[in-house]
Amino acid sequence: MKDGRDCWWEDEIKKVETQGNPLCPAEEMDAEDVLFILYTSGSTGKPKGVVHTTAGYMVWTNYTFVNVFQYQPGQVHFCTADIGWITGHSYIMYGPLSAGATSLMFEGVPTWPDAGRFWDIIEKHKVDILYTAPTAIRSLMGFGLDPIKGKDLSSLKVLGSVGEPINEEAWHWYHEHIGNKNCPVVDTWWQTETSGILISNLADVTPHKPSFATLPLPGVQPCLVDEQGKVIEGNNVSGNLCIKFPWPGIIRTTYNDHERCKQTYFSTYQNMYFTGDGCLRDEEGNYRITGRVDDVLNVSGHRIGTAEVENAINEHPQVIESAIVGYPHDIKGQGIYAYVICEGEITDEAKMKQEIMQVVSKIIGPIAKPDKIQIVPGLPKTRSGKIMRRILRKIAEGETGNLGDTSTLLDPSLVDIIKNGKL
Ligand code: 7RM
Repeated sequence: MKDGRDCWWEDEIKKVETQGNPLCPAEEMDAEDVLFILYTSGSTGKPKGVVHTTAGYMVWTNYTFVNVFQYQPGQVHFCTADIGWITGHSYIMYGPLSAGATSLMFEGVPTWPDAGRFWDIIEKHKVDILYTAPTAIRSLMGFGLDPIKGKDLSSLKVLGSVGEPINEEAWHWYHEHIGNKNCPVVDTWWQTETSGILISNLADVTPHKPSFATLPLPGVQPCLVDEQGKVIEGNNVSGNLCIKFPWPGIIRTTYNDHERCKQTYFSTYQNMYFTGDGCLRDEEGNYRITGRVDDVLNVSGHRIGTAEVENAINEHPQVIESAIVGYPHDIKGQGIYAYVICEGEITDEAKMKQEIMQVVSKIIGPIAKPDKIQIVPGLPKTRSGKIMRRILRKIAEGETGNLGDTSTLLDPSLVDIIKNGKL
């Protein structure tokens, strides 16, 4: 509490009430007035303050909310995101509220008091739209079907996914066991810097496709670019995902450092916004985000996407989740280090690891087999469910001391457990 700067809510609210006018008059803003600054952790270096402005941000969150989820007046929207994540800003607050929707806010974790928490909330409040992250889906999958049994989820019309690529197994579980195969799954790709969704199917308007964000929203012009900055035309191709033309919600600047904004997003490729994500476009023109491009490994000259290996490992029925990082390897240049969370008790670790190798070998090929597999009880994640690869990379590289800033971790104690189990 600093005198002259801070004041108590309970004192201030009394003043409003004694004036007999509980309404706060709206303040008129300029379209380009700063609306908020949200810091992105950034995998390296110091966090950037992403600046969004009033009109563009609100237009984009409203437009995407109404169209992607096909929101109908009267529906209850339940976005499970943390309010401090851009997803909470855009799809708990601004998008739904600007559309007059009922936005259900939840404080807590999906597994307390038990793993049926989401399903109880949906039943109790007759939720129409559920918007959550693959990390939550996978963690709830790990509890089996018991927590869902007897829960009435029939109010659900649309399911959404956000934050990371959703693997096929999680997609099907979500579609079948939560949506009763009746609800479209919108896989929404976007970033803090974009304000709202840029690539997604539209519920019941355009088809969904497991693990594909599918098509750009009207007005969005994605393109794939190769290492040399050449635009890759045609289908059945992959490259770095860029956006050719601005949209209302595009990042305006990084707070107090406009140069950094230009440098990070607008200089890698000329006249384009660079997302930092790798992406493939299939034969029908659907987009599939494969993960951050700085998450690509070079193993004996082969480019291997960490997401690809993770997807393969996750196909093992006893695997809940995994994270792949590279580490310096004398012969291969980079070796593959896998952190794996398994379901239930693992009695024979060696056998489990052997099976994981076989799965990867079968799905991708022997080149992608992890050199080291460490079974872990959990992965270091931010509150928004993003794996902090920077930490895992440092551990895999043998760093025992400074792991950098770990203050945004959901469970910092995990780091020591993982460090102690290093191979
Ligand atoms: C909304 C949000 C952005 C990064 C982004 C991607 C990844 C987000 C998806 C996804 C695959 C998706 N903002 N990402 N959504 N990857 N499919 N549907 O997460 O600024 O916190 O993160 O998240 O790598 O660049 S964020």
